[in-house]
Amino acid sequence: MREEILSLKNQAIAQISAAKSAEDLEELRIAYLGRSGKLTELFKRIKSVPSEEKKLVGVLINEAKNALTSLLSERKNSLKESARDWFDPTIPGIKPPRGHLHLVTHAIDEIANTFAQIGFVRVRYPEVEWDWFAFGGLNMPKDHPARDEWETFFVEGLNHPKFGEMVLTPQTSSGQLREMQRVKTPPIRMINIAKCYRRQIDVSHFPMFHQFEGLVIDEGISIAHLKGTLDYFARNFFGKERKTRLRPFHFQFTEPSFEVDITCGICEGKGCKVCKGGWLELGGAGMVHPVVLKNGGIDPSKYTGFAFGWGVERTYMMKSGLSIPDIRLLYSSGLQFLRQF
Ligand code: FA5
Repeated sequence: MREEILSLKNQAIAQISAAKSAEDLEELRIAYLGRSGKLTELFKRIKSVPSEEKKLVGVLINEAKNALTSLLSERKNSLKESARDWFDPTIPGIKPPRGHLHLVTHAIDEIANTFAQIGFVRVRYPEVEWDWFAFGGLNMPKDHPARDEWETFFVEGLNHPKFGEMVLTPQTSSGQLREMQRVKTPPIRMINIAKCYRRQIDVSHFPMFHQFEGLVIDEGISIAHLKGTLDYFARNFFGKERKTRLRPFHFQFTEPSFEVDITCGICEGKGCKVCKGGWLELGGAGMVHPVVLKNGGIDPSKYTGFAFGWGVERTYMMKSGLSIPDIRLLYSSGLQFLRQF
């Protein structure tokens, strides 16, 4: 029986050493050490062994059992180890998806930087504002028909005893009065870039859009300064050859008032089907109305100023080479569109 035990032990050691998986090891454990395993069967046969050999056979079987048990656990651990440690550093990693700034954020940064170079300070004012800053103080008293131009959202249930109802800012011009009240004594040279809200939606209008509002107030400011500033912006933002022109218009808060056109970037001012005549409209501008200066706490007999307010999205859409045909695309959240920029 001694040979039988030793040969069974060697056979088991060989099989356990060659096992390739935890499942194989479990099968071998059952085959040798399980309730009807081969080694367990040998234990059962001890009682038929002659008494002088019984002790030795018992020791040998126990030794074999202990050896196989510890070999099984050793192999189990080393199989686990090698599965964990195996690492191929040459496999390319999985890249996490990377986002980028939105086109309009790029536009805002570029516009703010262009004006910063000639001393305009970027400011931010409330995007939910009292009526007086958005209309009343800008020379558009309650029920004035000029208000209809700004298809305004009102916030229900909020009323200021002096400044009236609350609105979602329909134009960044509300920042003019806020800036005059903040600075108190000119010079003022602000660029206010903010969200605006109006009840409009089509290819060139969106209910939430951005405007940038320039305001310069000092002694002796004239239309020549306004024209020079707009030409500077057009050259730097759109390219060397671009020029602006002022077209007479009417705003209640500027006098005289203008609409500003820029030479078309597609036909270079010769006239094409996009611009129909060589010029494209960008926004409004004018000399700050004396009533507005007074409302902002600035003496109109001493100071004059100019202001302009343009749409960020429209201005960026007219940048050469972008050709975005519909403003709604910018806010559609369509990744196929956004990933291009
Ligand atoms: C104004 O809002 C005046 N506050 C501009 C101004 C400022 C005049 C200072 C004089 C002095 P207007 O309503 O035209 O003007 O809007 C100016 C520009 O904002 C438009 O030319 C357009 O570029 C942009 N805009 C207006 N409404 C929308 C809209 N719904 N969606 C996208 N852009 C718009």
